Amino acid sequence: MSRRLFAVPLAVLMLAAPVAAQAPVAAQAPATVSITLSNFHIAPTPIHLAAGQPVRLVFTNASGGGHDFTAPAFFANAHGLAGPVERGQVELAGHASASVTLVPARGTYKAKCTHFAHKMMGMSATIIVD
Ligand SMILES: [Cu+2]
Repeated sequence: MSRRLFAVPLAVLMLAAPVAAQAPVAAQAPATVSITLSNFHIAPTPIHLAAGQPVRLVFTNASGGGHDFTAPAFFANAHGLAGPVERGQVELAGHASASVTLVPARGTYKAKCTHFAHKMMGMSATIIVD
């Protein structure tokens, strides 16, 4: 291989690298965190998130009955919220899933399922954003 042929791809790499390095954070796909609701757990707990970093929360109801993920302070303090959150709550019918994108604010928040007696049976979680 001649020296000249080798030099061309290297020059292309050198031009491309700075562009990738300067891409704004917002242009990157947010990290995905999966949260599973079941009879009668919310997993994982704690849910550990990075403050100020966009994140996609994917809620999955692994059971046949309905559950909800209720965390009013967490959702109220977040920025750029997009997804099916109503009054601080994501409602999930049996075997349903939902995706919520947001930028979480620093803090420790409580989450629970508000269906009758579900929290008492174990459906609570802590969200730690730091
Ligand atoms: Cu429930």
